[in-house]
Amino acid sequence: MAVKRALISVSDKTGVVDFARGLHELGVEIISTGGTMKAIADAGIPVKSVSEVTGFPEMMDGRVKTLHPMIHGGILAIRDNPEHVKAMKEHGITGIDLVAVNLYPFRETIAKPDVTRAEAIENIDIGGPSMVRAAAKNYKYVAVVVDPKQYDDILERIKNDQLTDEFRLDLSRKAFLHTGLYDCAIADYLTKQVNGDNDTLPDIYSMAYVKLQDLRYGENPHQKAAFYKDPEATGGIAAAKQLHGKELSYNNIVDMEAAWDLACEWKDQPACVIVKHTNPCGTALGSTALEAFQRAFDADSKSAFGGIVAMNRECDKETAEAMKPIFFEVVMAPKFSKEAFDILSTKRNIRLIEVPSSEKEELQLHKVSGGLLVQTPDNSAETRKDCKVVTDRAPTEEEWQALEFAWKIVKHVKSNAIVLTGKDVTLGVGAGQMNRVGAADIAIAEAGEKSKGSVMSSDAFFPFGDTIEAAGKAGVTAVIQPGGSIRDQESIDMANKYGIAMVFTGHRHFRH
Ligand code: 93A
Repeated sequence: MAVKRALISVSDKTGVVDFARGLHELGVEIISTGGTMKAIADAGIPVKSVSEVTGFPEMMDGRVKTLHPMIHGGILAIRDNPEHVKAMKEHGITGIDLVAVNLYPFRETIAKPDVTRAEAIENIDIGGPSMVRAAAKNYKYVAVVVDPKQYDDILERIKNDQLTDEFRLDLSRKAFLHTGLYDCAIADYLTKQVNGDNDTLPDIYSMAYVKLQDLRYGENPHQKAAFYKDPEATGGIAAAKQLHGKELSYNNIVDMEAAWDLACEWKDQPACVIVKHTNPCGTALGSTALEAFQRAFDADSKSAFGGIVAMNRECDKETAEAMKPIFFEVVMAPKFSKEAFDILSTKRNIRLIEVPSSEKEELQLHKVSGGLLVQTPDNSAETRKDCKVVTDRAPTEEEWQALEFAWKIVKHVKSNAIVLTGKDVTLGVGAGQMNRVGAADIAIAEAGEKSKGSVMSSDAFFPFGDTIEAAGKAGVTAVIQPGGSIRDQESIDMANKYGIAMVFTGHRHFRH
C-alpha cells in the first residue's frame, strides 16, 4: 500500500520527530495537531496543521481539534467505492493513509497522588480514539500506529512496499486493543469515583488482560493454556523475570504464586518456602538465606523433590551451592547474585526467577461456569495480641513464637489444613482433607517423633474434640485456631486434659 498522506497526533512524543523525518524522506505529506506539529516543525520537517485542513481552529482547550469531516472523511473513505470517491471530490476531502496517534496520558494522570477529578476528566482523550478507531476500521486502506516502538518497522515497510493487508489487519487489532484498554482504565477510575471508599466491589467487573505468552499446555498436556497480564501491573508473578531455564508451565506459575505469597509473609527475617501442588511442604526461617533454605528443605526433603522454592532474600552463592545437587522445578528470589546464577544456571532443568516486590493489593478471581467470583485477598494477619487464651495454661514465650509462625503458614495451606511446627520450621503439613482430624493425622504422621513438643495450627475451628485428642496423644503442646464451634468446650476440655495451651484467633483462613 502506498502512503501519500499521514496524520500524526501524539501525546507521547517519543521518536516522533525521527518518524516524521522518515516519512518526509519517503515523500509522505504530514498533517498534525498543535503540540505535535510544533515538535515536527521545530526539527525543520515540513508539516501542515490540522486547522489548515479543516478550516477550523483547534478550540475549547483542544477538546475539538481533529473531530471534523475533513479528517474523518479522509480516514474512513472506502477508496474504491464510487459514492465515497464522489463525496470526497465534492467536499474537497483528501485521503489519509496513515494515522499515528497515542492518547492523552489518562493512566499517568490518575496515578499522580493529588490528582483532581476535573484533571482526570480533562485527560480523557476523545479525538484520538476516534481517529484510531476510524483508521482501524478502514484498515484495508489505512495503517494505524499507536505505539512509538512500531515507528521503525512502519518506515521500513513503507520503503519496501511491505505494508501488506495482513500487517494492517494486525495493526488494526492492536489499535482496538489499545483504545479498549484505555476505556477500561477510564471506567475503572469512574467506578472508584462513584463507589468512593465504601469498599464495595465494582458492579461490572471488566477483565482487561493481555496475553503475555502462550503456554505449552494447561494443567495437563491435552489442555490449551496461555498466561495473561494486567497491563497496569508492575509487580507480582506476571512481572517476574525469568533468568534461566525452560519455559514455565501452567502448573509452575500456579505454584509460584502460592510459594511467593507465603515467602512474603516475613519481611524482617530470611524465610524459605518449598511448595508442591500449591501447598507448602517445607517452610522455615533462618539467620541467613542458606539456613532458611536448608531448614525448609530438611523439613520434608521427600516432598521437596521437584518443588518450587521461594525465598524472601537474595539467592547467594552459598544457598545456590546447597541447592545445586537437588532437583527443583523453579527457584524464586527477589534477586540472584552473579555467583548464585553461575552455579545454578549450569543446570538445564531449573528455572530461575526474579520477582519484583509488589505492594498492590489485587482482587482474587475464581472462574465458575457462566460467571466469575471476585473477592478481596485474605490479608488479615493475626498475632498474639489478637488471640484469646482459652485453656488453663497460657502458651510460653517459645510456644507463642511457634504459634505465630504456624498461624502464618496454615493460611496458605488448602483446607482442611493442619500444620505442625517448631518455633520457626514446619514439621508436618496436612492439606486439603475432607475432615479436620484426617488433616491432623497426616500432619502428625509426617512430623513423626518431632511432633513431641510441637505446636499445631488449624485454618478453621474444630467441630469435635477428636483433633485435639490426636494432638495431645502425639505430644503437641500448644494449639492456635479460630474458635467459634458450638462444641468449642469439648476441644478446650480435651486440651486441658493433655496440658495443651490453646488460643483462639477469632479469624478463620479457609483456602479452597
Ligand atoms: O481533546 S481531544 O479529545 N479532541 C480532539 O479533537 C483531538 N485530536 C487529537 N484530543 C485530541 N487529540 C489528541 O491530542 C491526540 O490523541 C493526542 O494525544 C493529542 C496530541 O495533541 P498535541 O499534538 O497538541 O500535543
